[in-house]
Amino acid sequence: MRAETTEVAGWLKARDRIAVVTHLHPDGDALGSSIALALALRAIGKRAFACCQDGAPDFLDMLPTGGNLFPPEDMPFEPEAVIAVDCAALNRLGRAAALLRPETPLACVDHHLAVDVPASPALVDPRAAAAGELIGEVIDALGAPLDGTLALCLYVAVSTDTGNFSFDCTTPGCLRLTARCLEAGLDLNELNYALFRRRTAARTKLLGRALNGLEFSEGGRLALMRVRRADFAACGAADADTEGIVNFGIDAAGVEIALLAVELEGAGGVKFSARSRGEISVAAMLAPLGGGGHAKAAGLTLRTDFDAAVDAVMDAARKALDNTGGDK
Ligand SMILES: [Mn+2]
Repeated sequence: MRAETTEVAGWLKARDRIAVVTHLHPDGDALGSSIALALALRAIGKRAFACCQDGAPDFLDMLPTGGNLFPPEDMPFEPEAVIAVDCAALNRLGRAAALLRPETPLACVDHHLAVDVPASPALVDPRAAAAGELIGEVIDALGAPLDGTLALCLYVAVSTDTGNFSFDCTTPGCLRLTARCLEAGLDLNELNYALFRRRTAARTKLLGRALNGLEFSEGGRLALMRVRRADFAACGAADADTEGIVNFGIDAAGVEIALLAVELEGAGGVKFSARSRGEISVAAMLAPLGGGGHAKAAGLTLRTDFDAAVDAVMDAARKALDNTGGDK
């Protein structure tokens, strides 16, 4: 076991009334990891709760949040110590930062590339698949048993941050932890459905409309889908229901750039999501238009008329495809 893990566990064992805080708009790793640590601390006799400004999003409704996760205003105690989990900067805590007084000892466990949290001790490893992988180590060092509830939380943490173990960040360590979660009795089929496949009827209908209008061009290398306000209305769907639709474009065989154009409400303009496969960087492609993100996943909002916005982004995509010359 690495020294930092032992150090964090020793720091926790020496304290009580511990708040496990995580970033606002929490994802599966943030909530799974922080609830798991709070439960493990309680299992070894500590008073501990997880704390987040925001509650769990609907798709994480399998997490045991009741009695375990609180917004900062409702924490059952004034914490003696705070440990930040999966939170790369203090301003990402939102209102939970209020738990930190100048004299409050602060530790952190994180896997972000750049962590700007003035914590000691700190267990920070950007090679870890998820904060949950590191929390698994801390829980072992605390001597808390990995029971079914902990297994559920840790599985949610590592499976969501790795895209169900399909992203490059997936490590042997997180798979070993997953094996132990299975031994603790995890219902893999039901969990994977809830985390990765379940969608509301409205979201399913919106996806259908988007796919129905999917257009391929540039010899099948470019895919475009459009979602207009009328589509939302027809499906009873909300803006958040467009999430993930663009992946159906990039997953079509032969596609190198996939675009999703979403008409925003009122004068909000048009929001684009872009994905790429191969050597094209969609972040670089959208940069001249004011967009940003990562090489393989980027976004942009244009405050112009819908068709003009689509033309501008399609032009940028065609240029990016020309520059990589397809027929090599
Ligand atoms: Mn994470």
